[in-house]
Amino acid sequence: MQLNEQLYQLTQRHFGRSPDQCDDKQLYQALLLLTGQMAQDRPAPAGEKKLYYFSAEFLMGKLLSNNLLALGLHDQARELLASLGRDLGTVESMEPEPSLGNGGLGRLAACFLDSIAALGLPGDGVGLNYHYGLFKQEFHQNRQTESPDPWLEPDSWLIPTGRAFTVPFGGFELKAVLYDIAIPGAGNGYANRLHLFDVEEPAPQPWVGIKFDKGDIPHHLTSFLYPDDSDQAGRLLRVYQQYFLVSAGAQLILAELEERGFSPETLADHVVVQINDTHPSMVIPELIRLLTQRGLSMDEAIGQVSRACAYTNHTILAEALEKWPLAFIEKVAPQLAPIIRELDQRAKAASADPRTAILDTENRVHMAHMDIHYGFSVNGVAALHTEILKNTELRHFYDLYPEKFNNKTNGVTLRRWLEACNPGLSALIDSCIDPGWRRDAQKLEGLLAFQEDQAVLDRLLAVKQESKNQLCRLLWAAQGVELDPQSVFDIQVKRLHEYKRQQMNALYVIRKYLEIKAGNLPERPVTVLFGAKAAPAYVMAKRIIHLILCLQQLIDGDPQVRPWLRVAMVENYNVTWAERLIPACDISEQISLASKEASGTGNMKFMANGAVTLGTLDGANVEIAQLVGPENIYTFGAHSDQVIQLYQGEEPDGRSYRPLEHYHQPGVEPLVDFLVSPELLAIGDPAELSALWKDMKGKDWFMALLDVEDYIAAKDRCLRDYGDRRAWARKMLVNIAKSGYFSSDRVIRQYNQDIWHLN
Ligand code: 26Q
Repeated sequence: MQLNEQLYQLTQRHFGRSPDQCDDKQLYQALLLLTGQMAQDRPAPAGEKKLYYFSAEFLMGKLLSNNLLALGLHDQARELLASLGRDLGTVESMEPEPSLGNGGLGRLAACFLDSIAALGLPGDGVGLNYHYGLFKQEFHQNRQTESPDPWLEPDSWLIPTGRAFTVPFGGFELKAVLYDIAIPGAGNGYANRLHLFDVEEPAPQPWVGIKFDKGDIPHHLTSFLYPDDSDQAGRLLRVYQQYFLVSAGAQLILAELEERGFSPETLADHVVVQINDTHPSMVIPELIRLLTQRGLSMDEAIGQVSRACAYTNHTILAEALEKWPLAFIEKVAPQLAPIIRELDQRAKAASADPRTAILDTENRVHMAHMDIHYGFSVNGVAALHTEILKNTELRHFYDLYPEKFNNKTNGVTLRRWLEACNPGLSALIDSCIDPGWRRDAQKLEGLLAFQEDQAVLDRLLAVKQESKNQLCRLLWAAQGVELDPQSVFDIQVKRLHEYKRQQMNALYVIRKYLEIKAGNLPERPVTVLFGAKAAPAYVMAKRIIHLILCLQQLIDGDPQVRPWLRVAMVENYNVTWAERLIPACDISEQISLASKEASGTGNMKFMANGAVTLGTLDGANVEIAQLVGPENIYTFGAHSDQVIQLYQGEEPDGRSYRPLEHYHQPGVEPLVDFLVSPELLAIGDPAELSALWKDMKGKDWFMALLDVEDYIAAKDRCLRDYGDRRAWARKMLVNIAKSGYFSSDRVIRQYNQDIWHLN
């Protein structure tokens, strides 16, 4: 049946009217039903072995356009809607964005699902169905406020499967009900699944803000992603969530193993579990428990599980490495405690070094340590990150198990992050090279042949300008923010964290502001855009948001500065905003303190859309720099080995870094002191701004003052070079051409070859 006939039947059946009489929401719902069913009807890729990708987050983004693309229906649907005088983009704007993730780790999981399906590999995601997501961010009085983000609607991509498993907690049980989202593979007839577990009776939304009864596990287990863990009840709730995820997921694995006709003794031949950071680490003892229940000896069970589980590390920040008191596990899942003790005993027999213990002297369970001892693979997410793991953070484990360590530099799906989000650029690329770059991203290198082609370079600049114009219209409509589309768009979008150093970018803004006030005009007008959510209990991150919003208000109200410098912070930054911001970017801010950003993936999306990176030699920036060459990237700042050394030393805080010395540099002090200037104090909260000021000069844990002068010089160099439009367009082109390496298809091929061995 033709698409138009199918759509007609659907809208008649559901809304009693023909498509041309439907509003945008009804058209969205009809297309959802249509494409949802088509995806659901596709068979799963076949294979002797199946991957289960366990993750606390899957940051999927809207699904309509991507599913239409994967099903090969995108052009047809767009034309059909156009014939009704409607626009696919407007129809898709009716789709609520699933709120199942928070940042890079969750978005990586979503890109991986896209690539696993596109490569026709048998692999499903396993996660939780959070009803109110992370949180919705609003700005009031220059501060972030949080509210629930209810994204689920009666008609959604979720498929009820009729399947459920019982999860045994200490003192009670809960049913884990399974919903699926179909993940169609682009360009093949297959679909995998994202399995999302939910409680039977999720709490409705009776509350204001994001406070709720954290002790009411049966109703609230799947309410929020990362519920506030500043109290004991919140921390316990996280452990309940983790055990619920892994117990239901492990039961699903064993049920499917049996359905496929294999016995539990052969688990490792037929199943591979990728553990996405430590949140799902309890899948190891849980699988061991379930296998022993099914008749395997402890030795056999441990053997199978250790050959089936692989662990990905996404961070070296000590505070993000999970350590749960064994007492928590005794309360939440008492049946796991003896298994964890046994695993700890065996690990201690393998290595007497207390730094590799699973249970430390305070009886805390080091989740990553369990993964490394009882998994067969440990991978970092960029070359530099993996080296730091081997040489520094996990050195004692590397000495013990060198064969387990491997690197898998992250990637992103260019089907979402170029084809879908930037149709103008995709069309330009198609006019130059084989459209097969969508499935073989290395083909983008063919663009290098057009470096001297003036017509192509001009069109590239025109496409960028059009994306900037479009972003201006959207920001005006959404937030009443008016921007100058002719200015340079400098964008930093990512979670708010001190190590990512949005505060250093704010110091640049202050520098420009002061220069303009002194009559010293910049090379050309610049717009500094931010998008970031701060964890609700992360005080310093919220102060940095406050600073940025105060700067935005100050500059907005200053007719002398406004024509030259604008600051804007996008409210509720999410995947949908990313898809609008990234195509419009000139300068991609990737300015983390070297050694702290495991990889970054925004950096890759920006380069694929023709932004030029301004960055430190951190995470995957190092590999971007190697690929594009020094002409086509702006790097600055201390190197990772230097930073690692500064974290060792004799100062009272254990470092050799002395922020005050940098603060007293003549170029730096006025910038930092501006935080407590009368101009800013008149706008912002004096207590918050002075606390931030004090921290920046006295502590500066992530060394913004170490790099700030180098940063300012590099950014000014960027702004100057931007003036040579032809040379700049060439940099853009080289970045796009070299972005193929960062396709998640390449990454998944590597995971499959080195770790999973599917097919
Ligand atoms: C830890 C302890 C207790 C509670 C929560 C957490 C927690 C929650 C979320 C720890 C880490 C996360 C998320 C981490 C994350 O998103 N990491 C990013 O992963 C990307 C994909 O590999 C990398 O590109 C980024 O560099 C990395 O920051």
